[in-house]
Amino acid sequence: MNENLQKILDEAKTRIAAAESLEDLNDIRVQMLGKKGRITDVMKSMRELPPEERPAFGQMVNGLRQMVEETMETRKRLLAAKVREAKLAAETIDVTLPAKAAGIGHSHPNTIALDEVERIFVGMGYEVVEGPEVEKDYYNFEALNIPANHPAKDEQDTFYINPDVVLRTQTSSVQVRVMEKGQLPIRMISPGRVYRSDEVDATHSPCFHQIEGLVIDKNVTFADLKGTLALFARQLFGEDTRVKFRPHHFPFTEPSAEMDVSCFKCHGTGCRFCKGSGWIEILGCGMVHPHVLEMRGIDPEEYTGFAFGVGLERISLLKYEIDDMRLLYENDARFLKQF
Ligand code: 2NL
Repeated sequence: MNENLQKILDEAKTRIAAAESLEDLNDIRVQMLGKKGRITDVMKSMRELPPEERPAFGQMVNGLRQMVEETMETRKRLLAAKVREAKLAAETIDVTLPAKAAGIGHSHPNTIALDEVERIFVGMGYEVVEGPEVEKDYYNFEALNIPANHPAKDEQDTFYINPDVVLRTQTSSVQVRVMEKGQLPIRMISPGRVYRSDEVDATHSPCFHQIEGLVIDKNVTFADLKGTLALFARQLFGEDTRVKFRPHHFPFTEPSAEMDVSCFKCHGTGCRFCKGSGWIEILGCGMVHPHVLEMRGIDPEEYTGFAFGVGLERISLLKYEIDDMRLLYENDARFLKQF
């Protein structure tokens, strides 16, 4: 190989060794072997040689071209390997790193309170029964002895879907449906959402939850009602809780009463919590009105029953000393996590 070709080879080798990327290598390829490249130029200059020298010269240039190509190919493989290694290194996952803890939810105070109420009544042999929230006027009002002209039926208080269908205002509608099946005795509670056309404030919401209870059997008396609800209050608010019944009026019970529990904060001496009275109103109850039984084909001379209704939110607010009902509907995890 002549001096000039040796120089080109040395220069090519130096540049190829210094190439840091496939792009660098490609630039060198163009400058050496491309149409206007150095080696191509040398090949073209062959024309100036005497014809007898051309074959030997041609062989030398081809040898040079081959050596440059081989050197480039070797460098190319090395660079490609480096790129793969860098990619692998970048994609490596450290499987020993501790995992990010997933945020864990929390039971709503209503859920905790309802679970407890259900546990108490299921423990006394009651069945938990649910039913439709969109209900016939008949099951929500008429079958419960609430007459057409009763103020509760006013559009101011009740959401009407149409004149015969409402969003239930109490879960007694579920109990009417159970009575309708005619299987006696009945021992049930029916928890669920109820709707009233109320403005939202600290103690009202257009949608809240009620738990109603119903017992129908032979020889059920007001003493059974008192004993059952006293037991319920003691399990829910503590063994030393006392109860008191005040006469009241509901269209679906006769006699009717409201039940108060002794204040579980001050134990009856009077505090801010019970507004100084020592008592907290907790539920409405009574003996099922004979007319309500008759409408379901149950003979009030043979069977009697008691019923009660309690607001779930009222229990949550009292039990967890929450002073604004709206907190129960915001579902702010920082609030919920406290219970
Ligand atoms: C309240 C308390 C009450 C009932 C609900 C009831 C259900 C049937 C028959 C008779 Cl099927 N009564 N439920 C009884 C007394 C009170 O709820 O404050 N309601 C407005």
